[in-house]
Amino acid sequence: LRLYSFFRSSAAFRVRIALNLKGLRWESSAIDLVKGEHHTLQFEQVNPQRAIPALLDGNQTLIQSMAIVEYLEETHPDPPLLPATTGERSWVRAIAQLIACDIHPLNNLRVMKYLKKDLGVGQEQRDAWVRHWIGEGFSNLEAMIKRHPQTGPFCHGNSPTIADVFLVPQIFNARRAKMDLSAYPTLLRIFDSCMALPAFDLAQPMKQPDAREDYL
Ligand SMILES: N[C@@H](CCC(=O)N[C@@H](CS)C(=O)NCC(=O)O)C(=O)O
Repeated sequence: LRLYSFFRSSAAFRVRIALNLKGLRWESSAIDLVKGEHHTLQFEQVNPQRAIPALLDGNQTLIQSMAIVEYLEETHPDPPLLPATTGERSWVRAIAQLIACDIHPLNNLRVMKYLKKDLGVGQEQRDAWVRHWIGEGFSNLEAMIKRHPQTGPFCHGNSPTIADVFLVPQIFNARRAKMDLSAYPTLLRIFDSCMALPAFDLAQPMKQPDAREDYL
């Protein structure tokens, strides 16, 4: 298994966590998004969408973090990252999708570049944009998870699921944006449960071989 990754990419971070939780051995190929290495012809052969992550499994190339995590779940069911019943699985996927579809895309590199270069939006307003959309998503998530009867040390129950795999990288992004997260105590409590596990800890940006202090 070879993961095309960038230390700071939260979508790649999700896949790193899932690979680790599944106990799989994997190697990484670093694609520097700051230098624009995802726009090279070489990488376009790997992922025509020119985005990270992509996972090579034998002669298959998998893209889109949600699809990759579900692929890993199907090919390596143990330990499970989805709960046993259809209703519970739908709930866990709803949390992951709230993050992957409703928060993350609004703050992606290409969106931020468009705001800056094409629309002339200044740094201060771009920072406000990032904080706004993460804040709105986290407020909804906090309310949802706080009152759900099956919330445990993790988003759902006593072991990590796909919901946690998506939550933790988004919290790293929020911290990078210097957000005050005190309004989301349930999310922070779950974050701490996750980060106590090596699978999450070892997947974090600054523990990747391509990590760079000067990019933070
Ligand atoms: N929905 C995709 C998002 C992939 C994505 O956009 N990744 C970001 C890094 S987190 C990226 O490669 N951005 C490059 C760009 O925006 O130019 C997924 O979940 O895999």
